[in-house]
Amino acid sequence: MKMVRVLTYGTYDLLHYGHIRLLKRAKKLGDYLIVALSTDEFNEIKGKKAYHDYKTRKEMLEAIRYVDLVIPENDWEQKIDDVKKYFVDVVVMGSDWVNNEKFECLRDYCEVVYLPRTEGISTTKIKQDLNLTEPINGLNQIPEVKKIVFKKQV
Ligand code: C2G
Repeated sequence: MKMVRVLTYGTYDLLHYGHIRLLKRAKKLGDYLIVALSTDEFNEIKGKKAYHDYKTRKEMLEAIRYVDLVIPENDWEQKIDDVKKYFVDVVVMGSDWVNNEKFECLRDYCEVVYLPRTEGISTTKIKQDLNLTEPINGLNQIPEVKKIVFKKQV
């Protein structure tokens, strides 16, 4: 029985459940899941500044039970070579990439599947939500605690 090999691409910064659910469903499409992880240099090309560096993001992905191999994604042009080199049967991406030429061009070499994104979570949202802890009054002072005077019980 042939082993079905799945490949997906991404930055996977500040790993969250949207990433995990994508990887879980991608693995279900086959037997072996390869993640091509954007390098720090490629992130610059993508206009992304990851919080974690490549080494850390790779370490975290390798700890996920659904992931069998992590390879570097260095540029936009490597996908056809990746599909050939790793004998990939299916390339999977989240639906934000649906019908994108960067993936549609792979249909001559393998299946291409887009899975619905997980709504309500993204690395950008996490960063924005965390920024809500910006200093309240610029000085980040905690308002004076009012002195509470207990009247002596008579
Ligand atoms: N994803 C998802 N649901 C979310 C967030 C992300 O399903 N709430 C999916 C994305 O659709 C993508 C994967 O998780 O398939 C990784 O997301 P990113 O790290 O944001 O990947 P991206 O920057 O889109 O990199 O060459 C292609 C690029 O490297 C893709």
